Amino acid sequence: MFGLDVWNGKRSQVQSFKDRTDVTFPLLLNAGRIAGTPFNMEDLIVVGHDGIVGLSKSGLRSSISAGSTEAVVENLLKQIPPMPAIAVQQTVVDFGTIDAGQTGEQTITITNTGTGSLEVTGIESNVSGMTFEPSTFTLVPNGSQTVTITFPSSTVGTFSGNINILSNDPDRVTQTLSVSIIVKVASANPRADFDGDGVVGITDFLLFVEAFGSTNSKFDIDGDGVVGITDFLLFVEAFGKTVDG
Ligand SMILES: [Ca+2]
Ligand SMILES: [Ca+2]
Repeated sequence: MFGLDVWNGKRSQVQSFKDRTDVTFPLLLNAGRIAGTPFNMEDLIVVGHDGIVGLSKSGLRSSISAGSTEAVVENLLKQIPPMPAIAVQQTVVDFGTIDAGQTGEQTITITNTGTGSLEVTGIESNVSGMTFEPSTFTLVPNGSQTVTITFPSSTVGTFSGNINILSNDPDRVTQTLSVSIIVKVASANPRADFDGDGVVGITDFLLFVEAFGSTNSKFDIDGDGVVGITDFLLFVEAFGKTVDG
């Protein structure tokens, strides 16, 4: 990127470029004429995506007016090694509320906004049981990868922690996202709450045992006309759970 701005020698200027979405690194800035050089000679500054600033060296200083701009740019860019840069759209991964026994699933997208190959070497979380697919991959510049995060919610509770993405981005060897999940008791089939107290519990079980083998439609959960083994299996599935609403 040539002719973007005039270098003012301050780090804050680099940050201002980084804050702009239309700027890609490395970029080239005009540093102005160096004292003692001919009028048509200007110095150039190379700014890497990580904010490292390299001054054009002797022999790379060039006369812009002489039409050799492109060659100078090419030469200067060669001085900066290609650099990967990780970018993740999300900073927070929120699974919301899921039922116990269900598997929660979310996705994140990882993009390489740098100039070198980005190696993602691992994705991990301190929330136990969370898995990532894929968790290792390589992205060419401008390449992106969607990662599926799954959480098998066997335990009821509120879970929060971090997701760490490890890569060869020299600025962000570890990119950290926050993650949260609420796992609630799966809601029960309301038909199994025979006593209507909102929970399928032991009193419902005793009522069911009493009605077993009868044709009492209240206990005939599957509606086949008999209170039988299939109703018992449906009852077992609902046992211990709360009825929604
Ligand atoms: Ca009940
Ligand atoms: Ca039945």
